[in-house]
Amino acid sequence: SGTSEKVDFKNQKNVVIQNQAYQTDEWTNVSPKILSYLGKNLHLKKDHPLCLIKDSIVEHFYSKYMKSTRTPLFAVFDNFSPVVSTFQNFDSMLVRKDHVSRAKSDNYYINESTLLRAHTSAHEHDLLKSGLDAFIVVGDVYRRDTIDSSHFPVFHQIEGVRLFNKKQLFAKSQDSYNELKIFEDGSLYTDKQACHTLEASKLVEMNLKQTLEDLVCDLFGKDVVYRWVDAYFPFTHPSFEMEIFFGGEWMEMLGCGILQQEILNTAGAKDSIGWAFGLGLERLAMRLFNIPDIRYFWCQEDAFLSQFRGCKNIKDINFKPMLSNQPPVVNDMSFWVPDEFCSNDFYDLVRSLDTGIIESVILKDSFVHPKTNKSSHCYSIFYRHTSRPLTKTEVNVLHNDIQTAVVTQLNVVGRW
Ligand code: FA5
Ligand code: MG
Repeated sequence: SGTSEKVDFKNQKNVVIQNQAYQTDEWTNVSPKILSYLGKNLHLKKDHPLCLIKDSIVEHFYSKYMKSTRTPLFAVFDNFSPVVSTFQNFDSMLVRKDHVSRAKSDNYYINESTLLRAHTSAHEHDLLKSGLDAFIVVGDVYRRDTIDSSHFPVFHQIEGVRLFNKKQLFAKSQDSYNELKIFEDGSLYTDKQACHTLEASKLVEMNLKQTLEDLVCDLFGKDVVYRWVDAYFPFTHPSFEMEIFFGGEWMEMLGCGILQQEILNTAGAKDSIGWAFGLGLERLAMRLFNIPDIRYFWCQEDAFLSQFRGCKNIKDINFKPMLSNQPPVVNDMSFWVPDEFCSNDFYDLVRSLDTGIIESVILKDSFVHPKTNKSSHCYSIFYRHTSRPLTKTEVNVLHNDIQTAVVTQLNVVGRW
């Protein structure tokens, strides 16, 4: 059964990843299950929907944006290792030491200074430093997150960055070139950084939004329904998210904004201003092909993959979900939680035991007992396979395995 498998590296001195040994410490929380996703590189697998969509995004950028020398403007990188330093993932992107996004509960740490990248932004600093001013990075990213049809602990992002020097930014401007400036010693507003002039900031924002609108119109057609929402990222200001209407609700597709000037200055590009975006490939593919559940991307079944094979134009694909028409089996689980407990620990444990039959997990109820002051959580686990009906036995076996593991590994007290 699942519980007898090793689910963590707590008692090992080293963890070996891609032939390299890393010393473990109190930060180590990667599991063998998570490490088994490394090197799968779905975005590089011919005929895989994530690869098809990656190719068509790259093709869009290659054909639409050329240098004067008729070579593509954007350099593309799609095979950087997902093992990065905390400097690359956080510090280089101005994520402060105490920022919530660094939490052990949200990331897969190999040790205190090394983790599986949580976003492709982890490569921006190195690439900017190498002197590039327009590039795209594609790769697998890793996060401890909720369990539902649009979240998976491993997903894929495309990062885009473009810088402009004064000449490039104001090339089409009517005003006399000498009077236009990118930089000023000004104030911070909701729509610009203190060091940027309003006109420079607005031009870059317009270019960013136009670039992304052109991309989604190219992918989805002109009728696509999208909206811009204000957002916050430590590495951009102003920041935005684009949402697309899908399946009756708004789904967040990407985050973007004008790069904090400090990032460019540190990387040796202090005369330029620039934008960046990070986009979830699975989310785009779900909307484009009408894929109702993110687990499909990891499915080895021919019934899934064959629907994409030999495709010439991604617009021709009309995905037929194999999702069994049975409703999910819902089983609840309640327990008293210790003080240090966080929901992501539970989700991660569930992920590590899941045999591929869990669709979602929701925190249904939580309360504090008035007399004992103890907290109780109740989770509903929705069991449903992406393509076949489930047997009662397999659901019960997994549910029991989770109950056993949550008691032995997360120190909860079961209420069953
Ligand atoms: C980021 O990761 C930022 N690095 C994006 C960015 C880059 C902003 C550059 C500004 C400049 P966020 O955490 O929102 O932001 O993730 C970006 C996208 O990844 C989301 O919009 C969504 O499409 C996708 N995504 C996020 N979490 C998951 C998940 N668990 N499963 C699948 N897709 C996800
Ligand atoms: Mg977001």
